[in-house]
Amino acid sequence: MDVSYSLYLVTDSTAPILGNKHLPSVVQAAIEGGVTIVQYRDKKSDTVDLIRVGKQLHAITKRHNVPLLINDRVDVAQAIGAEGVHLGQDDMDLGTARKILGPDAIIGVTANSIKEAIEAARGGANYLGIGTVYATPTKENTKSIIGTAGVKNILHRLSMIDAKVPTVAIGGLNLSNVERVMLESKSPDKGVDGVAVVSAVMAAEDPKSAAAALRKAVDTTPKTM
Ligand code: TZP
Ligand code: MG
Repeated sequence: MDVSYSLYLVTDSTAPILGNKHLPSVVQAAIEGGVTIVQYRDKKSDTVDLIRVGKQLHAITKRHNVPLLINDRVDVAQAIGAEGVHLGQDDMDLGTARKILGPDAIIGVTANSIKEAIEAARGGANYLGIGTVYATPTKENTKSIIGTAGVKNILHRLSMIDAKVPTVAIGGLNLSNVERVMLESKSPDKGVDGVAVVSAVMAAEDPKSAAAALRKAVDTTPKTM
């Protein structure tokens, strides 16, 4: 499966963001709007529900040839045959996840410092989620808000070790700031490969048009000099 990180949707099943919308319908609409990769993130459900909902989402993403990753849970990704996982710094280590899921799995890692980014790149992560860019109510207690300057520093150091790992910026991104974030974090020759959003799509009244507008903004912003 060819992977594009341009518009990366992270799901949220909580009331303040999803409201009374139906998660699979929102994911379907978001993909129709232009989301290129989906991460099922659900910190509250038990394993049985994660597998049940994960299978529903996977049926949708597969129809559209979009990869589905599971947040935190390598076991759930393996159980439903998802394309991969997204691991934070407190989750299973990259090497162990790779052993379990195999060479073809997409394994992404969160990095909010140069050290974390270099370690994940050297460890064979398929992409890095870099952030938190801006404070966001979607994820409280984020360890560090790094701003566009922080993203830029990380990209710069990755290029110094010639790491070609794709990157997405995450945290507080929406239509009003995505172009600026992409331009400000450029370092200097190359910027992020895409942006990851939760509320900008999941909380939108019309997730399809929200995704379409974001995708257009990402696609029309130059990623290289
Ligand atoms: N990781 C860092 S910030 C964040 C995650 C999962 C939440 C981003 O949510 P939003 O609504 O796009 O600001
Ligand atoms: Mg995690």
